Amino acid sequence: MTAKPPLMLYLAAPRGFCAGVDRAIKIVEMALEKWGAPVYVRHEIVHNKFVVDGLRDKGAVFVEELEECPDDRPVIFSAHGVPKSVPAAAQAREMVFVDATCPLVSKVHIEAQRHAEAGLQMIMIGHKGHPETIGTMGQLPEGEVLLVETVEDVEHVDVRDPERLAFVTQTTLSVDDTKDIVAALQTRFPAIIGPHKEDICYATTNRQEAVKEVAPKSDALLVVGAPNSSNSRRLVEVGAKNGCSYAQLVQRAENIDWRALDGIRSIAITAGASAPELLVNEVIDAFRERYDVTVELVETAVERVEFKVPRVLRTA
Ligand code: 2E6
Ligand code: F3S
Repeated sequence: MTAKPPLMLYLAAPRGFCAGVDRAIKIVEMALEKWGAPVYVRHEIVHNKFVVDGLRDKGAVFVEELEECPDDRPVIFSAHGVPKSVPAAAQAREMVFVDATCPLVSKVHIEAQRHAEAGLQMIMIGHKGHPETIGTMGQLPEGEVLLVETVEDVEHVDVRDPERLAFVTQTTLSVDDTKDIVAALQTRFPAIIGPHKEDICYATTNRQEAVKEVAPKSDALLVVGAPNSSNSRRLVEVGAKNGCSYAQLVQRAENIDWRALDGIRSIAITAGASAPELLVNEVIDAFRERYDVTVELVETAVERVEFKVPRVLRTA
């Protein structure tokens, strides 16, 4: 038997589940305990197939629209948030519903509404079609929030009054790209009002910081996460921009392209905010099968954030 080649494995921290994801999954589990199956969930509770499949096995039914839910079963809204019209429709149908929107997304919803009430036109920096962007823009009437995705978009955005503007952002954007977009907004509209920096959450920021630390010293980066997970995809981009010529998203160990990794001496591993640690361990084990692995934990922050589940479930 030939000896396994040595491999330095830099394990980024923080990685994986954030407080909002943890809370959202708990909400579905507790709702199933309280009301029994089926409990409906509007959209993937978080963007991870393994998590969704596990909850489906316990009796959750995932749908994309509220119209697909019966009146007489509870429905949970995903962590990404929903337009105002969704809880309004559930209320009109007298449905039992629980909102699993991350509190840090709800905070942005409130910000947008507050600015609009003060008579300011809203600009959102976000990704078109992403459920969080749809949810945040949907806090105000259709057409009221202008979306910008890039610095170039800022040049073309057509505002009512440049003196009466405010902006909010999606929580999972690239910190560096967003800095440039905010700067472009402030240059074009000096009177624009916004959060201190942006609305990117602590978990997104910390995971990107950790990748910036591990990427330059690694031949490759693997991000455990789903293709529809915005924050996970941003981690791949951050890795690629910070010295990793090979940066890839992998859902499971079976998706690793071993041929592309041929000849590497070091690898960095992280996970998006919706990826369970079990899948990270699965990936590390797959490396151990092929390499003589030395693991070094690279921790750039310690997270102690926790969010409570809604009261209706606490009394279950
Ligand atoms: C809610 C808000 C932010 O695609 P995205 O990164 O937004 O979502 P997930 O489910 O991958 O991550 C958690 C999350 C939920 N982030
Ligand atoms: Fe919330 Fe950020 Fe996680 S907005 S769901 S804490 S990625």
